[in-house]
Amino acid sequence: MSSRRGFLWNVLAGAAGAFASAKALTAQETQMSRNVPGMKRTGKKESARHDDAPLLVETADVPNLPFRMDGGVKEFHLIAEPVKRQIVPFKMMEVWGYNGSCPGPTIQANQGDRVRVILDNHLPESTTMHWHGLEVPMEMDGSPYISQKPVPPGGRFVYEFTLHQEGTYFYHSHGAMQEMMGMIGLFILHPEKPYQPRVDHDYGIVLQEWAILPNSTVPNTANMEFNWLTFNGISAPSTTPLIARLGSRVRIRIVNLGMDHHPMHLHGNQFVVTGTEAGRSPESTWRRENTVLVGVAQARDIEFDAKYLGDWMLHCHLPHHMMNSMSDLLADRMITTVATNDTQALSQMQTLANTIGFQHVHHAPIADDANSVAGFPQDAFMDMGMDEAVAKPETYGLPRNWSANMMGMMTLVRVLPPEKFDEIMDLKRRGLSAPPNEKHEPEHHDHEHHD
Ligand SMILES: [Cu+2]
Repeated sequence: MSSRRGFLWNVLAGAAGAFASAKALTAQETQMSRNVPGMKRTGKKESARHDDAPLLVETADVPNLPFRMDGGVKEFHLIAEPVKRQIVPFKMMEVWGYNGSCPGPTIQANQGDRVRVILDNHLPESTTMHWHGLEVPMEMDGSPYISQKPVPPGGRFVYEFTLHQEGTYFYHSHGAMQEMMGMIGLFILHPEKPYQPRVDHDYGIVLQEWAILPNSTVPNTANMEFNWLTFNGISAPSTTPLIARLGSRVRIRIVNLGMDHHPMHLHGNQFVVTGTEAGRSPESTWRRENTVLVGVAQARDIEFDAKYLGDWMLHCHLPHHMMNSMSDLLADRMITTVATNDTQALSQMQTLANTIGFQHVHHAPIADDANSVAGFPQDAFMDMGMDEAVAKPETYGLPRNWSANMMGMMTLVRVLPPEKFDEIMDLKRRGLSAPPNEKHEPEHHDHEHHD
């Protein structure tokens, strides 16, 4: 973040604080007052079910967009600009987004709000903003040349409209290549009357896909073969797990802006689909599923009661979307030339792990005569545990080497006993990945031999 923009955001945050009376505090301001006692936020001990204030959506690994009040108008400020995104410990990508984030920060507002979004273009080419699914006046639609002139580099356009809908929406540049370069963000409209039943956790996930060659950092937006698949601009195992207290109700809002449709599957739990890109669906239409297809340009809200303790995988079920590009780890070597001899593969992976600086645990065992079987290897040698490199409060307490098979569009929904949930919330507040007495040195030479 440039110092100039940092200054701007401090001004905006300060302005919002100065303009907001305690009575008028709403979702975003609550977000900006995270450390103020008495403010409601996701994960507090008390259930949100009997409270009419909207529960903030948490977009893992992506910030919320602050706003200021200008009279009766909620004013947001988006800056379209290049962004660097570390998607896993061994891969950085140079993409485009908003306000230093890709996807852009999540906008949250209330049904009935009048909003203004100031768009500044810090890209080297023109852009516009489209409000996907929002019923806005034609001149606010962001269609280049149709509803407005493209916003030139260094230019500004001010969008303003009233929100009469509710649900999960998103904003995106209306240039096809810019969309594939990352220019999207969530736009959450909280309903006038809270949805029933109330949820205790509300999470947002943006699905994106990228074609990035090894040793390159810039996506090829014309390529249709994608080797990097992300939730909120991050690939597993770096995706931040979604934590839920046992007995709570969870909503997850998933939107897709890419070239593929993604069947999103949750382990160990059934859910109901409660909303689409057009808002809340009538309860009579909810049906039980464990996999929901989120098509391009669609939104799906799913809800379930977190009644089963466990660390449940949530992932796109397209097999190639459950992988990371190993060729990045192998640098200039192609994946097809990876050693198929156990000792060679181990030594090669150990070298890679040392180069990148994460813990490597011996891969899953293979048969003595593995190389005599046609088709070998498939998943062998693919697991690369890197627990230490991706540790954060939400990963605390996961089994050792949990990260080895977490790849691509994947995260965990961790349904935790209350005391464990509270412990992780406390770690988050303190900015620690584990209690100080639980810290241990990375085990760089940690091999479990299976002979
Ligand atoms: Cu997928």
